[in-house]
Amino acid sequence: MDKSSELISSTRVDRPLRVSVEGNIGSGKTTFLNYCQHRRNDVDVAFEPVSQWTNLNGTNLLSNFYGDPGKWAMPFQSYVSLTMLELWSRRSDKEICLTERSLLSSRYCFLEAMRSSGTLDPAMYSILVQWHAFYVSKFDFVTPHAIVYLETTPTVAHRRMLSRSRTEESSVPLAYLEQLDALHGIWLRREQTANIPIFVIDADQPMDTLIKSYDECLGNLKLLRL
Ligand code: TTP
Ligand code: MG
Repeated sequence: MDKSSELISSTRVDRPLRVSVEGNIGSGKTTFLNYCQHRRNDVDVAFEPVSQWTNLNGTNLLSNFYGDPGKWAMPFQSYVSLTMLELWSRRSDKEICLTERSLLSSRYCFLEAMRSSGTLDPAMYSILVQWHAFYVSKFDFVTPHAIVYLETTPTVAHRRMLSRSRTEESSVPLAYLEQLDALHGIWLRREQTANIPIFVIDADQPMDTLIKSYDECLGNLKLLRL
């Protein structure tokens, strides 16, 4: 995945540079974005709208999904897409927009996991996939110019996920994070083939050394803007 550095010189984009911050559940996307927000005032940072997913007029879709996936996967994923579209379509006068996750990882990691486990019935999967294909073909803002990937071993991500105690996730098994890890790998190889620069951060590292990687990554993103 270090093809990204060669691509820096060939990637020139209009303002703003749209960057998706990706990684498994619990990999540290929010932590990275918090750091960027405090460290740099030339970046626009947007966090994933989990609070909307856990409170849609009093309904906790995330909790319902984990509790009864067969019933709730479709409405939950549909709402994830809507809120992500809102997030990715925001306007900004900053040079770089960093966003936690994208419609692409939702589609190629989560929907695929739900399809292969049978959680999403083939017809429901097909509807969501067709919606995705439609808005990707219509809206440029859905496709990131670059991806930051916080790579973690699933056991580390799982430990972090459990330790932050998001109650909805208390029974999510390690096997699910292993499956998502593999799907992220497949999806990112696809994006790499499409020449999207991918900056990989070893997010297993402890915080004190991780910060150096964060700064290097921010420096590389800045180069894409030159
Ligand atoms: P993540 O999008 O991985 O966000 P996070 O805040 O857990 O990650 P980090 O610790 O790196 O900041 O997942 C949020 C929750 O939403 C998680 O339980 C997985 C779930 N989810 C889906 O089920 N489907 C989706 O399409 C997405 C994007 C998330
Ligand atoms: Mg997060």
